[in-house]
Amino acid sequence: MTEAVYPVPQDWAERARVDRAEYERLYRESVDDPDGFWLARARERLDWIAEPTTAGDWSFDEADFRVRWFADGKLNAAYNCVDRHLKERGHETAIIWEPDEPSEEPRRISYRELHAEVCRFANVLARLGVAKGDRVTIYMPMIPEAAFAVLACARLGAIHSVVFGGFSADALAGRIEDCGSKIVVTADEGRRGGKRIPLKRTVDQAAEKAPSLQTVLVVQATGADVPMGPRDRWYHQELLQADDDCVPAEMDAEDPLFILYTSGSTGKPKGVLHTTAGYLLWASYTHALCFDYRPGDVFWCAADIGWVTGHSYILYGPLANGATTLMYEGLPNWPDASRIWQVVDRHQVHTLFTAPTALRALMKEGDEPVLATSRKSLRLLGTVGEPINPEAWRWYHEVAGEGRCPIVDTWWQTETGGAMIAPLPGATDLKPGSATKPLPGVRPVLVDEHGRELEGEASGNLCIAASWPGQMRTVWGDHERFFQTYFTTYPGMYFTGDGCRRDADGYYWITGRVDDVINVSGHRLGTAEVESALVLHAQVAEAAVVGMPHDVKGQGIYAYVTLNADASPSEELHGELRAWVRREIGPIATLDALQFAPALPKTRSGKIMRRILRKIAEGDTGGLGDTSTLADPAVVDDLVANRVRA
Ligand code: 6R9
Repeated sequence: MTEAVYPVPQDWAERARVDRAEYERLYRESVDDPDGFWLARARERLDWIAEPTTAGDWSFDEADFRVRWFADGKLNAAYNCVDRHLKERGHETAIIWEPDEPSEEPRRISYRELHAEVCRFANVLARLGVAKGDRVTIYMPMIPEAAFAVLACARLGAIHSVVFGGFSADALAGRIEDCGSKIVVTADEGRRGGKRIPLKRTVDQAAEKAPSLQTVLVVQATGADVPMGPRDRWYHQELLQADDDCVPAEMDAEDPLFILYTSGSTGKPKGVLHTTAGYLLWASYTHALCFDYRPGDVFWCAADIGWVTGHSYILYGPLANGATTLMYEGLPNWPDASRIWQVVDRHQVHTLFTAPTALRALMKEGDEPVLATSRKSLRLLGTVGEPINPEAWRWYHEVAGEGRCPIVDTWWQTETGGAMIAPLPGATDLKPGSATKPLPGVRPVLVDEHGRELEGEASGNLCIAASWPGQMRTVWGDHERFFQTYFTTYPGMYFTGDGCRRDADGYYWITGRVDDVINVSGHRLGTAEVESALVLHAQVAEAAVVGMPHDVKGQGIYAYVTLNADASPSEELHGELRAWVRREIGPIATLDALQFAPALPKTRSGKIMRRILRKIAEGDTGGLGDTSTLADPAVVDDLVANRVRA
């Protein structure tokens, strides 16, 4: 098999701080002397109240399981993202905000202004009773106040839990309750693609199921008329009494910085916890390294701050590095397929970082909307969230980037804090579809199903052999679940849940999840979550959900539903169940296919055979494999005969 290789472009070889030899040197140093390496990075990249004297203190073994970094260091994350830049670049732009509506004026917020905004937001939160260690749920549209709120929490040492604005009231309530937030920060409404999103109303619904909630702080974003009850406070009114200076809290390196809920293969979404120093170092280091960030570059990560990508590469990474970060309220293809490139031109974006699903949606609209724009400012393109198919890679490279911009395909997870496997623009030759090589400090290992380590060219399950500073520290409220989920499948290693191939050049090719997590448009969903939503419906007896290939979303959701004896399949019920799941979880959980199934294929011990359901959903009905262990093999024939096409 011959693969296309795209060598490092000449201008990047000359510009980049890290060339191939330097990457190899850094990598070797990081694995030969991880503590020395990370202590040096921590001291040079972060400003400390007390510098750490130790680096990694970890063990993945059950007996002395722990993950800690820089434990005796003290610092404040917001100070590192804002205050320390004031002297040199106080008047430079920290955040460029591009509104949903293209005819509206963008906002440019300097580091000095950001400092005042964050301090005031922090003072408002403090007056409402928020103190160090308290959890603050942030359910916000993509407006600058969302960034102020996040950094205000970090300034006070409160733990933020940002919940994506597309999640339902139930999903929000579950996340508020799980971490015991007493306060939610929200807005009257959000805007996206010309549509209004009733955030405050959703918080009101969530509040009914979230008894821990005492205060709702509402930012006026659209001016919509929203009912305000006894627990509600308008942010603009609270601001009147807020001072614009606020002393940053002194935090231990291992004090929690944030919780971010993410889906796993079982149970409810888990609260991934990141701590202060290790996470911030990882976000800052990987942002500088993968994108070779230079002062003056406009960096645009087109994610939502409700996902880890937004945390690390809209906020913490770029701001820790004193960068200009672009925050966009809307959708890449609204009002038309040219918008994303118009925003690039309008703000002279240097680096664009987005998801393959967005590229596939744009690609479908043809090249004209792209060619109608200049894009001359672009020098680097990045992707994240799911494997990128080589066709989309080439389109991004040739059409969007005119063949001039390296594509930095970053593989990582909510759990890893920032990029783990990714090319460096001045160091790594590219192969479309491969995230290429591990970053310094990352030790990927491929194992077979028995946990045997595979050498050289191989395919297997992707594990990480050693801790890195950006690693998650625990599952909020359930440390045992943290250990069970990630460290028991292959003892002594962190298991990512991804399948992966390593080629003869040592390049990594992520093949997708090997567990019951599906990746819909770059967003993680647990099949178990969708199943529990379905069985809550009065007419549903049982449900099994699997992923299916989808040409824009990457993966779509295929649901097999068994109804109660007194219910019968109908078009109407079909529509009702789709709406039901969207309401229970949010629009990202829109079923792409729903098949009414008289029964599900089960083993004699009652386990649903998902392998078979996956094959049917993929349309691979010839290769169902051994069905002899099924309690009733005839069930499969019915499923095959009535397979639905999305
Ligand atoms: C950052 C983020 C994590 C899962 C991960 C993997 C998939 C992410 C990828 C990729 C192939 C890439 N994934 N980046 N697969 N190539 N460049 O997306 O975090 O939402 O937690 O998802 O996404 O399957 O395990 P998260």
